[in-house]
Amino acid sequence: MTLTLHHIKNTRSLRPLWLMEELGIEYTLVNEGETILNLDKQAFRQKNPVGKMPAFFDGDQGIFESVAIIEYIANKYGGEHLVRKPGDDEYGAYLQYLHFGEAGMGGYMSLVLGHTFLLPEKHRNEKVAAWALGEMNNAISYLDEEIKGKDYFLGSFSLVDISIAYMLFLMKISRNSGEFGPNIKTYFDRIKKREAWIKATSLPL
Ligand SMILES: N[C@@H](CCC(=O)N[C@@H](CS)C(=O)NCC(=O)O)C(=O)O
Repeated sequence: MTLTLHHIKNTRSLRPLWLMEELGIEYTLVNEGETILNLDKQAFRQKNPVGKMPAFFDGDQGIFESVAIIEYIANKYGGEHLVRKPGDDEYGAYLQYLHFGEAGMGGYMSLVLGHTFLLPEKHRNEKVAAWALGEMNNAISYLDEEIKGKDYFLGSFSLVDISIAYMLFLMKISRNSGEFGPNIKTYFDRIKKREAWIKATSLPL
């Protein structure tokens, strides 16, 4: 197998990178630069047809949605303990949380980032930024209730945590403080102690 991940620090390529570190599988990491701001989106369309991070290849098979990539890797390369199947009691919760991490939060997070620092200043809209930030805080307060009394969203560590914790990370590194309730704060502190997380967030060295 030849797994190749195109990566830029702090972007959604962190999800598959973190998973591959959790699984201890071999992969090639291609560093596409220091920051997403410098990515040549036009040239990168050769790897990801919409010119965004990440891009992942298993031989000739390319995938470029970060949550799809982690499902692909886990199901194919020894991460069965991190997924749930239709016969499992937690299957519904698994799908709900897994997709909430990107579909339920990713769009709002991108608007927060875009309208606070990614876009040129003259294109930023404060009202859009405030609205999107409110939606992120709404999502995070839902998660704060859901994680109460649990170490991980499904009890044990799973792909759900890779999907959701990445959004919490984006919230933390953005220039907006985000309102983390006590449960989600404890949860995120727990995530940050995982060896694979520490390694993945430090790459490329
Ligand atoms: N839903 C996609 C979102 C991809 C995405 O928005 N990637 C960001 C980096 S985290 C990006 O490339 N942004 C640059 C841009 O949109 O111009 C995924 O989860 O892979």
